[in-house]
Amino acid sequence: MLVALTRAVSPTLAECELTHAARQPMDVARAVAEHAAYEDALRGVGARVVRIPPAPELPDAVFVEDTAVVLDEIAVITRPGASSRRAETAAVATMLSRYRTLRSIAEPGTLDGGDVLRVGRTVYVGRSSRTDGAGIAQLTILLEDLDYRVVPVEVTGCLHLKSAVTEVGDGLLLANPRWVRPETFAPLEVLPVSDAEPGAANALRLGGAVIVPAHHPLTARRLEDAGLRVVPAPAGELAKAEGGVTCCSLIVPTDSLAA
Ligand code: CIR
Repeated sequence: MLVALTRAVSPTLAECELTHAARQPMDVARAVAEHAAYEDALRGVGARVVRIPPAPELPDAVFVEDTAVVLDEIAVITRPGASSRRAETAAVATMLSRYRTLRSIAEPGTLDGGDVLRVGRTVYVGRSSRTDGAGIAQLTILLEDLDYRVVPVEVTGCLHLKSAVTEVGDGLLLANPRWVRPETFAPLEVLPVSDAEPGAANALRLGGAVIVPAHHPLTARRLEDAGLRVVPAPAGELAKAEGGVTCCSLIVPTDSLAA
């Protein structure tokens, strides 16, 4: 059983943090519709969608991925790199405490969940404008007792590690090689995104399918050619806020719950 935690698009979305994208007018109603379609896609691949209470005054609250790292054994509540986002974590912690023992990243460290990519027992952590060495060091200490290997990864040109690379199949990553070095992940195989779609590496593998933004059809085709089942989800308005498909949910496998 998979639970997907989501949070409503805030009416203040247009005041979101932006790092690499220029601010553009945002249609919040369209973003709300995209988010509903995304939640339908999650349900379509077998997840039970559970909403964290909304935070209308927090522009980036919809991007719940950044507020926690959920593993089978524990969940780590992050300390987001953008100070405007730190108030997002309290309600997420309350919700996650239903499913996992919680740990947390403490001041002065910063870490965004979007920088954390787990592949088996290896946890790649992007060193980015949001995640610093102190945050990575804290996560390493928390996870080494659980037998995870934490591997710091340099990220350039994009917001988060998972803007540059995600896991789309067993032993198969999807990546933009201009933002992250594919050799870092050897022996995993790396499928490059289409050159015309630099932001397409952010895909969500769930329930035997891969959810991808509908505005990345060329990369979706590459995934299908690799034998993967692709589920497109409209995400153009959320992309203006630098959000993708991993960042709008926290995936919590519930069959691993401790008795
Ligand atoms: C931010 O800059 O924090 C938000 N506007 C976008 C966060 C996207 N998060 C993600 O990809 N994990």
